[in-house]
Amino acid sequence: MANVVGQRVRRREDPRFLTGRGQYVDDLKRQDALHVQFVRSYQAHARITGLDAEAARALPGTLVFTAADTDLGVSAPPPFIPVDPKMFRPFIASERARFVGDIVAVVLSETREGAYDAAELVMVDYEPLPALTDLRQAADDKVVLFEDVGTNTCIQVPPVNPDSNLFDNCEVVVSGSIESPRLAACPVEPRASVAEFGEDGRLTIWLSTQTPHQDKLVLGLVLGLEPDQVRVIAPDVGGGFGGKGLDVEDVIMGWLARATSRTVRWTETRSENLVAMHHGRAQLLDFELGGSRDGKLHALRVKIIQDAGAYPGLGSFLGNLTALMSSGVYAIPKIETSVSAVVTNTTPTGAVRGAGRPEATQMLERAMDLFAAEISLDPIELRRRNLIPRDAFPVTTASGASYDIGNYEGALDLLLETADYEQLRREQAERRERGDMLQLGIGVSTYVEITNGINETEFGAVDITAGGEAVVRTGSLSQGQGHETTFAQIVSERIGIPVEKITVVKGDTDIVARGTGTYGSKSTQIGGAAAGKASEVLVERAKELAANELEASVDDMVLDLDEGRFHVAGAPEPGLSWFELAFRLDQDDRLAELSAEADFEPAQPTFPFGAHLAVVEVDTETGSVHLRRMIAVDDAGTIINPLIAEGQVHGGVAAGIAQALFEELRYDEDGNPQNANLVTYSMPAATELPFIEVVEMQTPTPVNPLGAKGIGESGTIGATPAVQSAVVDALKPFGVRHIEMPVNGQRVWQAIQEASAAA
Ligand code: MCN
Repeated sequence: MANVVGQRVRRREDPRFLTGRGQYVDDLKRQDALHVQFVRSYQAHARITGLDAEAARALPGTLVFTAADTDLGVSAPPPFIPVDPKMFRPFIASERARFVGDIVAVVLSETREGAYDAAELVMVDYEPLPALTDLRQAADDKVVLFEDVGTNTCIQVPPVNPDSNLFDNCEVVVSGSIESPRLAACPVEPRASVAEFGEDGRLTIWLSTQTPHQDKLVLGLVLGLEPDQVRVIAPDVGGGFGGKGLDVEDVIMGWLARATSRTVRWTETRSENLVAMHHGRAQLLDFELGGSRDGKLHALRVKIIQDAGAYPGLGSFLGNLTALMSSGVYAIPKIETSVSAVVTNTTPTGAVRGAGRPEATQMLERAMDLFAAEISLDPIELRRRNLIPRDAFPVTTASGASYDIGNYEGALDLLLETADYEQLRREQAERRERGDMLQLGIGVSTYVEITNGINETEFGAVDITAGGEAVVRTGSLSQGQGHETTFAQIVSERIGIPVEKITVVKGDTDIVARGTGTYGSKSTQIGGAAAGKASEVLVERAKELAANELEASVDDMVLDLDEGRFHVAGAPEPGLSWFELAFRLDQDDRLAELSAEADFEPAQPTFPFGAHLAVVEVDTETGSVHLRRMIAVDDAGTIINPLIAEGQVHGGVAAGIAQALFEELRYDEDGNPQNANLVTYSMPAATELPFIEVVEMQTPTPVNPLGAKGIGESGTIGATPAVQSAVVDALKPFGVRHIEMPVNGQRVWQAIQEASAAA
């Protein structure tokens, strides 16, 4: 339908989800399946000196596999991550356990309970070794975890733009470090897989994943199967937040299905999820920011150390994205970055919503606040003086990112106007004057991020059914983002079939030819664009077919987008609706001609941006923080569905606030997880969050025909530094300059005590 893009169409998938009719991997009925339970190390770092599975094997219907019973070997990270193969993760550890959660054996039983019981009977002898959980200690190499490699540094990117005279012309240089805490993705549905081999020798595996087509290729490679011998099906996925994709467990599942000639199934428990699914963030950034006293920035140096966890994987690469985005929205003439990653005895790290970009904004916005304090300038004014101007785009930053388009000042103005910034500062001054116990803090962050960061291609197809409805096949994969609605809107706008008659199909590698899946907030700008492109090809094809049927010239043929009907321009009769055209073609067995496929190859990534403001009240006696207001201006270009985009901002901002105030996975010095459950890992519920004020702004990108950029992660990027800064700002009268995240309770109280004592 014309103009359906931009409408607040309600999410078509929600009735299914809200009435319990979603179909997740664990809902799959398989009476005869074997249940899998992984035996995991409870030692963070230990030599495995013995393993006795006799008692477990003696239980009826129970099988146990150790590394020695399989030929699986080691799991390599993606090829663009150049780590020493000696650091690759064994699918099943046999000599050394390297984190609490490392797999040491696998148990199968006829029942889920039987598998749990049997796993408890597998006795493993460990000889504990010193564990490393601290990044800086790991970087020191005093204890080396992979002796054959000789260093804990698994990735060392040579410094970009190294310059020993970087700050020569600077009147002011501020420096500091910031730690972006270790986070859990916490999808509502934990990971799950069901695997079986058919009589034709094909593996079918149902996975709760974000990336079915990539998973298919890796499964084939590791298990020695041709790609067409593997079918991956991702049914409904109950959240991913960056955490889901083929992991060692899923490969083992495929292997087990073949070894046992049975269907095998596994669904993670919550506590297992919190130690075994990769974690995110866990990055340390040292920065120096230099400029002049009048508030002009000249140079930035950033040193990034990423905690890769026990085995280097995607996490060890993410620091590169941080470095790339380290100029943020500011015109900084010189930027030197260096990136390294180290191994520790902790859960391996990878993507969690934001994946490498939030850290850049967190570092930069802290540095900006410190710089503003140093030259006694309002932090907003400092930002304003250094924003990349609107007429500078496209622009390439000193850290190497080529921004497509931006209006950073516009976003900041909109934010301040919505917040009534001047009034907030007045209220703050009054409270300070009175010496109130509850002090007000105001934090602002201006950000830019990158979506479709590695510039991937995506596939889309549109087929017309015999009933004149449309089916969209997409290589993108919704885990809650609402693609069944927004992709239908994109197609509807181009073919004139109403949204409710368009079905979006995804996640089955036998049905969707190819795809890259969903991460990096890239689905709309490439998957949506591919579906849009396929729609346009389809319409051209349909015009030819309709012209043929109507004995008219194709050049005269038009599609009435409101009616979904083809006719000659200026003469509505005779005409053919999609249904009539499909019906006629179907009679001749030619329905397949009403189908089109397309791949969308973008020229480059896009760079959504925005500005966030947080207002907090800090209890200066207890350290407790109450977030009073949270305002988010996010610009993702043309918005397909404002209702869904706002929902994405709400979710992202909630996660961003959570990192600033509540969430951090902690280990003790022996590598024992301290809060790997949802009682002590403080993921906030709606009651802990304020109403989130969302302000829309749209600056379409020229990078794709939709004008759309990503919105799925913006909230996690803009919100966190605004909230952290707000808490620090509240404590300015105490002389507090920085508090590490999460900034709440004890940390804040301690900062007040220390600052008071120093004063
Ligand atoms: N959208 C829009 N207009 C735009 C951009 C997006 O209407 N200009 C709509 C999209 O069409 C889509 C949604 O907003 O319905 C998000 O789109 P997009 O920004 O393209 O992001 P993706 O669909 O690629 O989603 C990925 C992103 C990431 S990387 C994480 S992590 C994340 C997130 O989305 N995980 C989520 N949001 C999530 N939301 C839910 N419910 N569950 C997750 O696991």
